[in-house]
Amino acid sequence: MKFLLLSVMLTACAATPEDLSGKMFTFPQETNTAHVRLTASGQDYSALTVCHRSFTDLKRDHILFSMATPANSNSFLIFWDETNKEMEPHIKDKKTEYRGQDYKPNMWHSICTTWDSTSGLVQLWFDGRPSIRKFVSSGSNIRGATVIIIGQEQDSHGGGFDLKQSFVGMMTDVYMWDYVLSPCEIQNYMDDLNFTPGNVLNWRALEYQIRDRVLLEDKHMTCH
Ligand SMILES: [Ca+2]
Ligand SMILES: [Ca+2]
Repeated sequence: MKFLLLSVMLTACAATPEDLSGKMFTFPQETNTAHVRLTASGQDYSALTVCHRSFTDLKRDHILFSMATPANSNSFLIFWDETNKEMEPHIKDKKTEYRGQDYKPNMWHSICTTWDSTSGLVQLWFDGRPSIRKFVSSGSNIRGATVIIIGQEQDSHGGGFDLKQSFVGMMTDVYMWDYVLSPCEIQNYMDDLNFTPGNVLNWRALEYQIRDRVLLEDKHMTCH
């Protein structure tokens, strides 16, 4: 009876996947608490692609995507370095830097980042344009219980947030695959056409938990 009650309670607490098509998360203020935690499938990745669209007017460093494992708090993260004007993918605590991205405020930007452990190469696709391919980390998978957070940058597994690295703005269409997407699939994502939804994170069937002031809103804010 006790066990039955416990399993009922656990079922009630577990988030059910939700189709967030046409929706976005709004992060309306600078805090070191507000974030959305995304539930990923799998705990062992030999390759990854992460795509997202974001809109901000921040004039400081900020996080776009933060995934931590117990071994690496910067397991897979996308960070904007305002001082050096660089988009920085970090894989397993190793950083790569991409300069010359046209990261303008007050407009949507679509970013996809790919990495595979065999070659160790990372590549950034920014608003449809591919970057050069850079070596970052090879030879071992990203392993362990993953905590994926948008809105805050993790310096520990699920915590260690910093106000001055937080994200303020809107975020939508977050997807993650456990393989490197082909250029055509990435282009289809960028152009909002048909593409294979992420098998690790799927915006159309997303399990998530909101902490503090983050709002789920309709993406379309213009008059049709
Ligand atoms: Ca960190
Ligand atoms: Ca940090």
